[in-house]
Amino acid sequence: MALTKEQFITEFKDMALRLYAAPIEDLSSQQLYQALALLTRSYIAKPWADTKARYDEEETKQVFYFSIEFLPGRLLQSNLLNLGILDEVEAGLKELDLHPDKIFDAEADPGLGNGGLGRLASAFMDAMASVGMAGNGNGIRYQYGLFKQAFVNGYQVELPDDWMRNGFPWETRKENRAVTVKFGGWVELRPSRGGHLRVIYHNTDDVLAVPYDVAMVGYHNGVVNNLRLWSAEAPIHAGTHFSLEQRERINQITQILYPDDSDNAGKELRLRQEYFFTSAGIQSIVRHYRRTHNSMAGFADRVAIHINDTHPAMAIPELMRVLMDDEHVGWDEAWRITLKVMSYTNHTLLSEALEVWPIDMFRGLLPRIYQIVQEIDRRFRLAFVPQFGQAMIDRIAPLGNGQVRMAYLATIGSHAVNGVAPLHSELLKKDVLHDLFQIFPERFNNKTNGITPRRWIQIGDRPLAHLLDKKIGTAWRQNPLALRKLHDFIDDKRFLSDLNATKAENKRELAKYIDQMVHVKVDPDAIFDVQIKRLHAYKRQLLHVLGILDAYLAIKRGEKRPKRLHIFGAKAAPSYVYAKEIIKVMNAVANMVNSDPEVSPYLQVVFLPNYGVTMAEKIIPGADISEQISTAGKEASGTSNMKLMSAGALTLATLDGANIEIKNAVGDDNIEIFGLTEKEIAGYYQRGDYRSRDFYEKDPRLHAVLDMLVNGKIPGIETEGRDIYNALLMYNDEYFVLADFESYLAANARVDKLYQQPQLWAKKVLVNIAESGRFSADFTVQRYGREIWHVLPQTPEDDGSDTEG
Ligand code: BZD
Repeated sequence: MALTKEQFITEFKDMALRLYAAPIEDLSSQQLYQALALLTRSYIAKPWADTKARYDEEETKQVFYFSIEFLPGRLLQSNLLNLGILDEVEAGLKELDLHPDKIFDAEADPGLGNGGLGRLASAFMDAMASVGMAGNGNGIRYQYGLFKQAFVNGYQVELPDDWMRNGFPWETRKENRAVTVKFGGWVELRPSRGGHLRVIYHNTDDVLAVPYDVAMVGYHNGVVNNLRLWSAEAPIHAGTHFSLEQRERINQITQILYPDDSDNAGKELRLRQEYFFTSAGIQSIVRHYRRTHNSMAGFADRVAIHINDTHPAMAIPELMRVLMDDEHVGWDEAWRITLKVMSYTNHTLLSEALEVWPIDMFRGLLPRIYQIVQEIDRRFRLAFVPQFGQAMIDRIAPLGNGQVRMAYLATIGSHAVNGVAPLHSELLKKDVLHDLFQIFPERFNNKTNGITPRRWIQIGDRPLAHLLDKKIGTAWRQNPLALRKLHDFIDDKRFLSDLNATKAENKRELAKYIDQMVHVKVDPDAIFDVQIKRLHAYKRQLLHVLGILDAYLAIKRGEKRPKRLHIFGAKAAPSYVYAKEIIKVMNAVANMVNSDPEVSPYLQVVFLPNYGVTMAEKIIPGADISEQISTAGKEASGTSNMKLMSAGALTLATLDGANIEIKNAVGDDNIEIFGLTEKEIAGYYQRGDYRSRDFYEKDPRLHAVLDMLVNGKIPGIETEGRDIYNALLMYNDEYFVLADFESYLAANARVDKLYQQPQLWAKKVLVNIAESGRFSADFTVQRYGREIWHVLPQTPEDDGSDTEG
């Protein structure tokens, strides 16, 4: 859109006055933020309405991305960027003697997700709008987001995240689009005169689902898509009264986000949440479709529904329910439509994370949906037992072992199933969904994850963005593949030193931020070594810590090393005891290292509390090293690996998830790979001959480091050191930390050496930035759009990086 600085100034002052009846000089940063957000929203309103009208008029096929989590990050700056008015607005604010960053920092970060899965959903929303795809989000408007993390005496404590305290200016309540979601009770099936069954519900608990819509603004293209978040309220029928207690129970449904990213707790409230937003979404899609069509026959040509992990997998029986019970479509036709509409992404191979529900709980809460799942199960068995045998079908039918098995249901009810990086997609076929792959091989495909360079470079890394503009022009802002132009300058010494200077500037900024956050003065000349992600044993923050302890001991012995600053950000699920013990040890090690005057000139460690999207934007630009050190075969893809690469950090990685694609993109010389491969680890499992103790006994450095966990040398740790020591030695180190220790240290030594050669280092930085464009989520959603959702034409020139098979 077009907006001059002068126009902006007038409109902004006007908005502030209308809102607060005061001149801008008298307003707090929060008030200035509210005024600016509302003004920005007023710019979005028209293209938002126009986009919707155009989709309806042109009968565009629309994608609905169902996800129980979204992590959009702050929206003010990104909306201004995508509208094309960020520079004008910032210039205007400065002319008014205001500080844009202070205003941007007043925005709360909606933490409506745990980590990668939720962030991916939001990256896809931004990407779909930016490539002009009709893509809608469907999720939950949690009153409280992911807990705020604080450290007390080095222990994680969790505080509520009241993110809407000052309101959420980006949402629009659409009370006229509310739908009713039914729980519990029992159903009566009564044959009716028309020949179809009438389904009569008795004694249900009804909940009103009220949508709140959030605009998803496309980049410089006038497109504005919709993210619809549902909130639970007590219904308002005449004659029914709800006690306070009943209202409480209803409100609970959308009150909190479950803070676990790696375990299926099997709690009824979670099942309620899943059905609540799924049913509301399906009902509202069908209702909208039926306003302009008098049958459901063409539904699948206009609608694609994507199931982001299994949490919304009830979309399958729910669409069947609506088609049959409300629209009177027969089973076979309803199933044909459902299969064509639904697609499913799996995000994990960890067995403890795969969702299953006890049949009793499921049937009690969702009696009609359970009947439909039973029928899906019955027909699946009937169709495939003859060819594949009872034993195999028993293993993978939707119902078995007294449970509803959501990944199997999702696979059986979708026309496409994908993993999120090639290795992950292969392992899905080999292990978790192996039997279903035998039956439906054509459904399985890979779609490697992506990120949005708009947020991570254009907004998060302004110094780099400007340097790129100067050197290769601004085309990369539209098409990140244009970053490849950087290769032309691999021998341009001036540019290489500019790259280093830009990183140095970012590191000084990050050093200031660290000081503000944790009051540690860090040396901006150190190597900034970053590991930011959820805390999980398989992600192996512990391996990183053992590496730090080894460096500590070496420095104590008098060894000189290039200075390293280790930066961690990581939340642990509140119930994940082992992860919390690791956090305590990390904090204790940080204290020990930072307060030792012999050591701290060479080594510092900071663990920034409350890691999230906004903090990531502050950390990533200052990173030299990106630690991606999961046990091979465990990390489905990872996406912080892509973000850090795009900021020019060198990846220190195992051959896991999308690290493998990064290696293929930059070449072996521009990444540091170490550790066991997935095949080698599978070999250990098969033979059953991994003995962690052997590594401890053979390697004196490892021996010394592990002993520190139990010999009282790390001040402040109690039983945590012993528990971790036992997990590694008595319980045989489930995640192969000890097996990879030696090669991890060797890779770190190579990094130290490389860093001593600034020009050589800068070349690697250059190649990483140059090759990061392929990981733009714009390309990822286009591959989904062509190959799964069929909302874009198939094009032969697809780069083939997500080939099927
Ligand atoms: O999904 C993550 C994977 O671990 C990453 O490897 C991958 O890059 C991203 C995106 O595909 N999985 C999650 O983030 N999972 C969750 O957050 C989650 C949340 C609730 C319940 C179960 C898992």
